[in-house]
Amino acid sequence: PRAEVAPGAVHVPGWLAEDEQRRLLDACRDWARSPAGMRHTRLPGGGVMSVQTVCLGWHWAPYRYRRTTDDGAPVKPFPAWLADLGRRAVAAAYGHDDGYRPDIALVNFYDAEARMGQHQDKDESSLAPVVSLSLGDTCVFRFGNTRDRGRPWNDVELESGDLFVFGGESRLAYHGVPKTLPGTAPHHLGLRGRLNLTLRESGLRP
Ligand code: MD5
Ligand code: FE
Repeated sequence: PRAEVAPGAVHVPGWLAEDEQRRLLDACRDWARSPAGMRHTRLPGGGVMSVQTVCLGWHWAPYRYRRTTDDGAPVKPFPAWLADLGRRAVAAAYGHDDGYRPDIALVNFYDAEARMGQHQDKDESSLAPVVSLSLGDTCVFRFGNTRDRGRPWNDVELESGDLFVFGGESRLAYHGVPKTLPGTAPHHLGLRGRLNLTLRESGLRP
């Protein structure tokens, strides 16, 4: 099953099989370890994000990408197998991969209280699609418009194993996660909370 929620925005529920979800979760647990591990991002305005993040390939220092974390530790590498997964994801959503070569992964962890406000992803120099993979608790994903944070929007539930690809006209749409649904993660994963991986093309030279 595959649903085009808006032009270029394709939801593929249950794209990752149980064993693929478990392998991806194991990789996330590895990446979460310090140095350059999972932490709350501090925003330039003084705020702290409720979501915790670990970056691969390039470090997201709001609102640009760097090679080192705030402690000066080198960013973890972006593995070739993850780029392959990203290409297969784009092909599953669009029917062709368009030579997709992601070089950034942002792994976001949501505990029961974490939320992500409406925003655009516009720190990448490339307008190639963003691939989103969800693990653990179901969330409400708010898919908005390209004009502002307000309505109209579409609330979509993203479950463990779901793929969402955002490209074309949807690439610069406002979006966020107003809540997760604690306790909805599949029991086989042994994950309390929600993990989301986004794969992106930086458009930066390696
Ligand atoms: C999440 N993460 O569930 C979401 C999924 C982020 C973020 O928003 O920035 O880490 S990615 C959703 C996304 C990406 C690019 C474009 C659009 C949505 N969109 O056009 O709606 O943690
Ligand atoms: Fe985003």
